[in-house]
Amino acid sequence: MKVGMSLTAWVLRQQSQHPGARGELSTLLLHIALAARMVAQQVAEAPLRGLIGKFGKQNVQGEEQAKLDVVADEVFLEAMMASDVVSALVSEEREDPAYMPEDWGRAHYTVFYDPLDGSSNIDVNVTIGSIFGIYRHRPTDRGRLEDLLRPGRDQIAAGYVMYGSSTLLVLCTEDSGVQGFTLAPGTGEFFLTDADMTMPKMGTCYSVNGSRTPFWDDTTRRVVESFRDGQVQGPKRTERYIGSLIADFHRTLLKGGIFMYPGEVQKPEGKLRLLYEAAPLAMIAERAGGGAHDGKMRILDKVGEKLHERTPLFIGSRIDVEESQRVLAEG
Ligand code: AHM
Ligand code: MG
Repeated sequence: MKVGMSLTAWVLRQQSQHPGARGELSTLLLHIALAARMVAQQVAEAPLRGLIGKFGKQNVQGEEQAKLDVVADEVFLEAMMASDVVSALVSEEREDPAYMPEDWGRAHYTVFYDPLDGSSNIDVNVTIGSIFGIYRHRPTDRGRLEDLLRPGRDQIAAGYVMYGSSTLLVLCTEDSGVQGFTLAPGTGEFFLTDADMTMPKMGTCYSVNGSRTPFWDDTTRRVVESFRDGQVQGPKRTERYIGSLIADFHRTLLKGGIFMYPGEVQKPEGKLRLLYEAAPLAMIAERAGGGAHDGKMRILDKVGEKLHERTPLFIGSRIDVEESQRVLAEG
């Protein structure tokens, strides 16, 4: 096995570039990696542990929770609380933040996270993921709802964990590029395998749930057709859609292209969540040279009105994203 820089070493190196840093973000990132390792093990052993199938309750979105959704949520929550540097945690699986007002002045971070995205894919052994975005409190913040509802451009770090044929942690901080760390299961450590990831300027595929076509307006249909029929810069694109956001996004990051989950006539807000799905991935996409918008504005400039707000999402290679904006603007 080729041994590269460990995640621990990378995090400590980043910290050393900030003289006076107290290691709080480092601690948080390492606790997120700890949760990722624990969830990776649960995912890998799910059929053996009886963790396949529905939990029997609905989450705040009114969606049926899978057993692993609940397990992963608890693991991430406990690991991040144990880091002792967070005072608010907002999860897709919980209506209210796990909130520690008494810790607000001492613990300086809020994390938005989706503990296990794409859980409908669990039962068929398709890649799923965890997503997180980290914010540092501003001096005037007091832990009120409006203090938590901030634009994604305020994130100081964002990342995702991909439970696929290998487990990969993709991460960027406010002063790093996008780095990918692969878990070496026997060692319990993530190693840097994908340094300074950049997204190709243009891709050869677009990714969308085509079965939603009847629910889109004409302009949205035109955007998708433009990629399919070659009415945008570059070649005609082919369609690739897994239906698991992290798997679709990761392919887009590596190979280029565009992932779209547009709004619909009856559901203009779309399906995906702004603060723990779209915003962290938008930070990563932009850092990798790509972009992300909601059809009208940059994802990272959006300020939600509620914690579980949804947003349309167009995310991917710079040229593909610009072309989608152009076609949308033409109406
Ligand atoms: P979830 O957060 O309930 O798991 O739903 C999000 C998932 C994403 O992983 C994926 O991109 C999308 O829903 C797929 O939706 P659809 O089945 O409508 O294509
Ligand atoms: Mg999700």
